Amino acid sequence: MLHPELSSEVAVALANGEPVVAMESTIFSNLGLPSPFNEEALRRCIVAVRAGGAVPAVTAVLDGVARLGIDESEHPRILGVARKVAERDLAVAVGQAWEFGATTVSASVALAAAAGVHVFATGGIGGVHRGAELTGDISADLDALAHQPVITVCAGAKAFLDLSRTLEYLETVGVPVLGWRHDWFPAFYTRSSGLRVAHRVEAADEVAAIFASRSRAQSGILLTAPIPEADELDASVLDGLLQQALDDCVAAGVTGAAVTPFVLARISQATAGRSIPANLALAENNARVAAEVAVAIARGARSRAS
Ligand code: PSU
Ligand code: MN
Repeated sequence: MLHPELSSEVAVALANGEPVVAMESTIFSNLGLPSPFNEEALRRCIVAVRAGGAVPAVTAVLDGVARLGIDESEHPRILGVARKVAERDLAVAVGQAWEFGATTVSASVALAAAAGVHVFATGGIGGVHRGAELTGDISADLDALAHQPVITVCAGAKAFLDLSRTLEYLETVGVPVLGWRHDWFPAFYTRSSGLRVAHRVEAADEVAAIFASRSRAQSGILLTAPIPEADELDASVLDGLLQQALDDCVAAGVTGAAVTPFVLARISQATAGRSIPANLALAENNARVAAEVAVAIARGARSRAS
């Protein structure tokens, strides 16, 4: 199995049973957010994790080495031009010594799990794409959530996906979907997709207790935290833009792993000023919630050990 190389800060934290929050690098690379907002996102997420009392651990492949925890001196590298690395690509990125492989959700939870990190924060997860009955396009994120023992904190998934099928898929593969003080599956820029989550939770200790009670050790949990109210976008404006981005994707003949980065870039061009502040706010909020959960898990582990 592939074990990531740990930063010294993360290695010490894990050895001492201190809370750690993993993060992906795709959202901070050119595949996620445009410069200079990617740098702001990285800084705000790291500050939020630390303020919550946990150690941030960004994942990436750098010069062919899978990493968990990137020191500040190397941050410029993960803000640069990347090749996308889903879980299946990890072996290729290492075997071929890629300069910068930006990890997605699926790759990040795999690396987190290999190192014994239980909590992971991101913006939005990948999901079942609209039209998947024809294309078969279902993000590897969903099976990774089912098979890696990690709690993923996200603001749901973007509404260009088929959110209803995404929730059905998560049910099929056995991923509990929890709403953080909320009854609805969030749609990234908006607080509700109109679809209910299976269970609502009110506190980090509750999430830790649920995590400790899983029937299969090798399975994860999805914790959805809606974008803060003040940062939410108007759903009626978004719908047209999302459909246009999907139509452009089909017209350009884009398929496979390139679909999500293409659609993300189109949405960010079309909504420019409004979507980026929303994206930063929700990512920061998820990092804050993830830190709370990581602290609760570490506390639970300590009290069981004593
Ligand atoms: N959704 C977003 N922003 C992102 C992604 C998804 O709003 O940056 C990225 C994440 O890294 C996610 C990946 O894991 O896209 C999913 O890609 P795909 O649909 O190819 O599985
Ligand atoms: Mn895909």
